[in-house]
Amino acid sequence: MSTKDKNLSHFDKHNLPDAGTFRFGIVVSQWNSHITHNLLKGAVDTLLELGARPDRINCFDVPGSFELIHGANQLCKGEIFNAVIVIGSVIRGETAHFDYICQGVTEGIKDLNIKYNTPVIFCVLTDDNEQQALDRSGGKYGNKGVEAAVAAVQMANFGNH
Ligand code: DLZ
Repeated sequence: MSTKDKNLSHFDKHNLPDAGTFRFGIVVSQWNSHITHNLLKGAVDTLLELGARPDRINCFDVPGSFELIHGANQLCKGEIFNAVIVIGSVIRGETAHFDYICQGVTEGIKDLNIKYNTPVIFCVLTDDNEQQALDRSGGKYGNKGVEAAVAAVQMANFGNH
C-alpha cells in the first residue's frame, strides 16, 4: 500500500467518465488545515478538469477528522450527491489518540459506504509526521486529493455502463 514508489496523481482524463452531470459533496477537516487545504485544492481542481460544474461541487468544513463521519452521513442522507469525498489529515502524536481517531474514522466511513447508495471516498492521510503529510498533499508523492477526485468520478459513474 506504499505510495513511495508510485505517484498515483497522474491520470488520463480520456479514460475517465465525464463528470459534467454529477454533483459532489466534499467534507473537509480543519485540523492540520495547511494539509487539508492542499488536498481540497487537488480534489476540486481535478473534478473541474474532469468536467464537473463548479456549482455542483459543495464543500463543508468540520472541526477534525473524527467529525468527517457525521458530516458525510448528513450529505449521504440528503441523497443529492453522486459521490462524497472526506478530506482529513491525522498526524501521529505522543499518545494512542492517533490510533483511535484513525480506526474510528476508517470504520465510520466504511459503514457509510454500506449504509447508503452514495459512495464516500476516503481521503484521510494518516501519517507519522508532518513531512509525510506534506509529501502526499502536493509534494513529492503527489496529491491524494487528486486521486480521491478520480475515484469519486469513477464511483459516481458506477453502474452507468
Ligand atoms: C484531537 C485531535 C488530535 C490530537 N489530532 C488530530 C489530528 O491529527 N487530525 C485531525 O483531523 N483531528 C485531530 N484531532 C481532533 C479530532 O479529530 C476531533 O475533532 C476531536 O477529538 C473532537 O471530536
